[in-house]
Amino acid sequence: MPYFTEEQIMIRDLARRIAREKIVPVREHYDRTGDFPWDIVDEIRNADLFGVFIPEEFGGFGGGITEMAIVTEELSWACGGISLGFAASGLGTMPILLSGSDEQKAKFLPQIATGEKLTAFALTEPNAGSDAGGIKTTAVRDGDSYILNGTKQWITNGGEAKIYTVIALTNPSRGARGASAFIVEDGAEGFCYGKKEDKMGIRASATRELIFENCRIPAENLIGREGMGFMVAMATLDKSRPGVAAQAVGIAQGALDAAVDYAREREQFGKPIIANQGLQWMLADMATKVESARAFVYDVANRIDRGERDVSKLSAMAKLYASDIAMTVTTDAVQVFGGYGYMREYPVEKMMRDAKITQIYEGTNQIQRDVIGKALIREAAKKRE
Ligand code: COS
Repeated sequence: MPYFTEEQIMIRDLARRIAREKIVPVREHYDRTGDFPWDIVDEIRNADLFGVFIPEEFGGFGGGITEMAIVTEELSWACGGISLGFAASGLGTMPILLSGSDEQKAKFLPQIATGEKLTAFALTEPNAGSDAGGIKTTAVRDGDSYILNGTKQWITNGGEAKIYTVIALTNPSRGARGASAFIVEDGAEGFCYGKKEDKMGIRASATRELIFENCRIPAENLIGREGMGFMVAMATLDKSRPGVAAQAVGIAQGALDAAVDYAREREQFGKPIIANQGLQWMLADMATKVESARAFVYDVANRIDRGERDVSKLSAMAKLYASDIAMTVTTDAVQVFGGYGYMREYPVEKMMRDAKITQIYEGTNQIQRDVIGKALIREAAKKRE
């Protein structure tokens, strides 16, 4: 990558080494068992990678979305599920980075930067997925506390994280405009976890319900002001969707590399199958797609890091484009492997299962198109003014 700085290349190489030396040997195990990969989390901690997107004053490296995307891509090359311990922690930290007070940053960011504590972001509920404004979890002020009631669903890192950023209604009559963002720590009174989900892919990541039953948290854990919660959530997703896109690029690159290696080794009709032009063209298309997605993702990440405003459209486009490419490329990789590709013994069927979620979470690709469409309308209206 000619446009990466020396520091970014160093970060990439650290993550790449963990992916190749540590994750590849265990990815099948974690995919099969669904256990949480704490040994790999330790590797990421020891390499100091949890702090790449945390400001230096809070113990981090001082990078941004680009560094978060680099680490996510590299880890996802080996396993799109294991990489989520890192990536979902980035998502969970974003509300604090974007809207947290100095005190909240000073208290929580150093623990996140060292990887001592994982974080998670809790917006989704059983009846509020795409319609994020339809959440029902409430937070009622009671003296120096807020009391939370409700259930959050499909929370990545749920049960493993120690710090949760949670969106809840402080003024239910105002709907999304009455939402607020909070920090809830593991162990808070009235806070427990629901069942761990059994998923098609990204099985090494933990997905659980968060249950709040008269959960009492300090009032100082409100992020920003009451009523800002939906905006905090949307701004968080604007910054984190390039991370999903980077995960998609990593998974796709992993599948492409596996397909090229296999096609060189596999012989049929007395020659390696890669000698067939039809197969070479298929691989060529896969490689072109992966490169174009990568270029787009880092362009968007870079624009966010340079402080470009109103990045909803670009961020949605990166996630939409890269995830669709990951699905196509991993499906094609299974095809290159033929019958072997369908077998659990080979990595590409897992990559195909892992890729699928990137078209769904942090907003389905249909929602991304809505975000892009609304932005186009806004921009056109502005031009007329
Ligand atoms: N940044 C800041 N504010 C934003 C924003 C953004 N990117 N997007 C919307 N807002 C604000 C709007 O300006 C509006 O504010 P006002 O009420 O003051 O006018 C408010 O939020 C509501 O916006 P909007 O009317 O566009 O909201 P909708 O209910 O139509 O929902 C979508 C918008 C569908 C885009 C949103 O619900 C969404 O992203 N859904 C998917 C959620 C998701 O990704 N879930 C995955 C779970 S997290 S892993």
